Amino acid sequence: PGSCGISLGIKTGVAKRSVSTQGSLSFPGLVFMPGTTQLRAKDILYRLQASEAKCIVASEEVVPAVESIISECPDLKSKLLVSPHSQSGWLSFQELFQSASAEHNCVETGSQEPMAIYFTSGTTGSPKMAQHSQSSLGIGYWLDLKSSDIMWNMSDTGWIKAAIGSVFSTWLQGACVFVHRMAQFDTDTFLDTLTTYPITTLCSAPTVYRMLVQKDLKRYKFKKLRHCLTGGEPLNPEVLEQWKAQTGLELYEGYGQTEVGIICANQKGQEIKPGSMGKGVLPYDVQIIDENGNILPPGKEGEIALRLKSSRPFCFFSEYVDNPEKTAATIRGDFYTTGDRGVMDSDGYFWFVGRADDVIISSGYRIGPFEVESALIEHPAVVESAVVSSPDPVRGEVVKAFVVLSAPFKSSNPEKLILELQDHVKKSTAPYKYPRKVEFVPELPKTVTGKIKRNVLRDHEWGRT
Ligand code: BCO
Repeated sequence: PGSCGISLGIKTGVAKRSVSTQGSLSFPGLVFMPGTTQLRAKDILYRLQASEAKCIVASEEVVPAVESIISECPDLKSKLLVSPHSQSGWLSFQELFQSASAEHNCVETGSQEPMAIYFTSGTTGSPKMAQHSQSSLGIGYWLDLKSSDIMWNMSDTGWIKAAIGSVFSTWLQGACVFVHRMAQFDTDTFLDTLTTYPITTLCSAPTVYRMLVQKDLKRYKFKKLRHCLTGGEPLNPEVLEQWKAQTGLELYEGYGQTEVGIICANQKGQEIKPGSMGKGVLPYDVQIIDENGNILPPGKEGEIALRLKSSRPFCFFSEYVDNPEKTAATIRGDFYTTGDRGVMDSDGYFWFVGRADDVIISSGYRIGPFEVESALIEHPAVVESAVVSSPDPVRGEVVKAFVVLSAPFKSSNPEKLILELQDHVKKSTAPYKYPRKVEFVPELPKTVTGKIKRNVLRDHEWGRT
């Protein structure tokens, strides 16, 4: 069926192929492109320009950022505001919804036609546009939903986990979606919500469970909770054990990424091996491969990969839009490579080892070091910087910036300057990327050709030689 971005409740969505005239909207074969409300003006500008989006759907808090860059987006034809208040120059979702006919004609679309674009971060350059087809989202056995379930998936609507857990998989099972808008995540509000409402199924990042197990969970009686899921970053076995000991509930970890959805999971009814992300999920054939694309035997570490030949899984993403080189770079032999390293054991369970590149996975966010370095270099104190992952007991890993200071700032108060740089990054790009650790260094390790050796700094952070 033809999709309608508005019905997804996307807070910052851009529709690439939508045709629109002021006052009346039509969406023939719309491609929706969700973004988190943490996006800053520059992030929104980049997304609108790269996608040539025709329409933006936004909530009130995003309006000033959109207005500040709108003159640089000639393709943008309409702006739709989702708010009880109206705003000059913006169509009102509420008014249009109230006057809309209950009858509507769905656009005929082929299963491989584009449906969604998600911006996803890599080691180099700006985020890439990973395009999904009409058939690729919506497989959700992992969630174990029935029509009587109420699902609370905490992911921001900007991430693919929301499309899977809060929209397609849930609705396909006829289950109810629970939504709670929290301006800032707060464990007490979170626990109160679970004790107040009959939520049966919960999906949240491991960071949230790491925060929760620090509380005395035995004090809380969850109203209807029966199934708990987690994904987006590795879950520590200790947290799984603590959650189970305190709540009596298992924690089912899934593993996936924007390009592929969920590809490994601990499914209900299967034995859970704490620390493992479960077995490969159908229709994917998940394997560990070497640098030549050969399948490695159980117990050998290599890259987590998906077989694409001889038949391409229907839920696999279509391409990185306008970027055939990056799309091709993900293919090795018969496989798509995830960029993650792992091991499969002799029972077919997968164990995450780490990223094969410089991408940082923090609190469930995928953060490209280049994006943070680009924000830092805008500050006059920064001559150059290298951004790497650093271990963190709550967030798994956090962004750490090694910064070489310009002469006028060398004598500045270091604590004050760190706060200033962090604040600068939060204003320049989506704040979840800000460096939670900053270290000033006289120089950065480099190759003979002058390329910064992020791996040396990262290995040092993780205590590796
Ligand atoms: O921790 P701080 O307070 O120092 O900084 C936080 C915010 O306060 C700050 N911030 C946010 N809005 C701001 C702002 N600062 C200034 N001005 C603003 N307007 O920025 C930092 C944001 O960090 P955060 O988002 O991690 O916030 P928080 O409250 O610590 O939330 C914790 C989590 C765990 C709830 C959050 O990190 C989270 O939702 N993580 C999960 C992400 C996720 O859903 N990932 C799944 C991606 S899809 C996928 O992996 C594919 C798998 C199929």
